[in-house]
Amino acid sequence: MQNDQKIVILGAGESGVGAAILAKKQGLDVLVSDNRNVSEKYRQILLKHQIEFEENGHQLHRILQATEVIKSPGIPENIPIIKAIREKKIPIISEIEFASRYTNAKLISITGSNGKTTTTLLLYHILKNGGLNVGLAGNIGQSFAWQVAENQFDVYVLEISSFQLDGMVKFRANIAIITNITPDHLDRYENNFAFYTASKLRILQNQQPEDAIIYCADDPVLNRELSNRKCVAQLIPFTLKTNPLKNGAFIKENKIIIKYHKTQVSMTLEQLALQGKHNTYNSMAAGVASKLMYIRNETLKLSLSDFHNIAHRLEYVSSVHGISFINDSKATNVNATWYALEYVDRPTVWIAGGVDKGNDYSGLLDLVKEKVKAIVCLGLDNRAIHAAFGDIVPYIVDTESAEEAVAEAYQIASKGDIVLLSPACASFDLFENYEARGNQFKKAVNKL
Ligand code: UMA
Repeated sequence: MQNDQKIVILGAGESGVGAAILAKKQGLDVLVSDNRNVSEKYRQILLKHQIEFEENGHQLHRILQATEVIKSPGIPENIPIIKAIREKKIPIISEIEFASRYTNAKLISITGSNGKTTTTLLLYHILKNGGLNVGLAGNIGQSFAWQVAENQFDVYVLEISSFQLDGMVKFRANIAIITNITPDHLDRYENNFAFYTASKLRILQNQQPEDAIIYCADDPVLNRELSNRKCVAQLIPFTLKTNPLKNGAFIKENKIIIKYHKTQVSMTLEQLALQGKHNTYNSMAAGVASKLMYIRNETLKLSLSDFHNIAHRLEYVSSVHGISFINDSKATNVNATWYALEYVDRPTVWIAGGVDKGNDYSGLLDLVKEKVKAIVCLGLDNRAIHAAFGDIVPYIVDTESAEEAVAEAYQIASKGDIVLLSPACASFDLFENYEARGNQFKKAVNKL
């Protein structure tokens, strides 16, 4: 039966190539199709695994022969090829859905608009320190399918994006963590926040009573959505606002308490490696999941205090003539930038802009009024930023490269100020990705 299957994979990037390797290993008939040139790295891998592929265009007649299509997450739903596949009623799934069919590992799946990468990395760090045979995958690093093809992990910590969730049907999250839900990627969701929210909540579909949902109880959208639906899994909140909780994470007398059944871990906020309010949430989420995975209290405390966060997230770069430069290139939406602006404690020159995903900047107005002395726009089309802040920020300038943006910001800033790159936008207009944007920013700062 399996061998009658014809799998077509759209996109020959990290996700598509990983899915192809797994499909080939399962003995399935597989074709990878990319509408551009396949990069040298992935071309070599496809050739090595003797996987058939086409490039510089999706050939409709070949694709419509598929019994199932695996779509890479970056490919939008509204393009003609996807519409044609849907019209022919060929199922379209994500690489995550596909990979989950071929592993019995416990799946801890983390989604949300912000904090999911940090929470994923932190939880992975804790579980590894706890001696578990654990893998890290999803919207980060090597794709899940690729790892399922080549590794034998007992547990996976998966960062899951809404694009991946859109193609998930039978996938079951043994533990689901939802960090928060605020507007992001609205350009992919017909500018409709409800559609984006629904996508995020797909993480809960297929859960069983023995599963768990760890969620931020301070997030109004999440609270509303979770109380409006019948969740079969156990709900475990984390919060900065309420205490105590029977199960979950909360703050008491400047201490973070992580409690599950009869066991409890407590440490001061200063002991946490990740500082700042948003990071306390991330530590709480990862801490609760660790308790569910039976990690010993000592290991948990040590791991929460010795973790090194990823680059490009509120990353201090250096101080030049008393001006501190901070790289928050990973802030690709308004909410992430809100945390960065909340975090800065001195007059700030804010570098923002890029691909606007339907941003509503109104939530930033108070913080910008209070802290931002100038905005340096770094993007091809900065009209939305001028429109939102033109009346409240005395100086706004347009730039089109990291080097130009850093030079402008350095001119404007005075001793004691902060220059903050926290774009609130995707990077694809001027850069390959947010890492390239952050790296070019750091390089330009280091050249000053
Ligand atoms: N392509 C087509 N047809 C199209 C459009 C694109 O064939 O119509 C091809 C491109 O030519 C390219 C490939 O599709 O070769 C790229 O696919 P992709 O954009 O899905 O990128 P991947 O390399 O497969 O990486 C994806 C995720 N990318 C996106 O969701 C945009 C990676 O997340 C993820 O780590 C990886 O799968 C492994 O699972 C990155 C990301 O930016 C980090 N995610 C977004 C975010 O965090 O905001 C959601």
